[in-house]
Amino acid sequence: MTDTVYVLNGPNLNLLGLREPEIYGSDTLDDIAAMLEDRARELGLAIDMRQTNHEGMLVDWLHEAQAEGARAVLLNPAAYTHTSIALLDAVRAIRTPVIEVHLSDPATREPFRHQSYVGMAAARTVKGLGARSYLVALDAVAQL
Ligand code: CA2
Repeated sequence: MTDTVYVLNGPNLNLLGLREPEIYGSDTLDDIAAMLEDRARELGLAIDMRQTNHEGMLVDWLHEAQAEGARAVLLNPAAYTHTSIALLDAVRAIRTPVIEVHLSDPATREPFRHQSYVGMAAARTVKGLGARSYLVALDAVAQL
């Protein structure tokens, strides 16, 4: 197993910090990557941060995380959280632990965000803390 933690981000998260800061905060994905890299260094880990707008790409990256011996995956599937049985199956199909991460708390938002398929298979979920959700999730990797 390697010390690399994959941090996979789903659709529209490339716009983070540019729109809807009242929901998602004003940090960009690059800001979050920089915070994670600092914290990972302290923990003796490395970060591989990625974003895609395509569901199948997230599935491929989950398979890759396992094939490459990643320590864990932090996964913010964005809207695919609430729709994707393909992602649920992929999280179940790999042995690499997956921590589900959300900036907001979907359970306090619209009813269609209350269901999380990924959450059914994730080792843990960290949500509702803004960018800090990713840092708390990374700390949790060190405790897995
Ligand atoms: O709170 C989260 O992290 C979410 O995964 C974000 C998703 C949403 O569909 C989930 O229910 C909860 C949305 C990501 C969209 O990101 C945007 C960023 C800036 C402007 C608009 C959307």
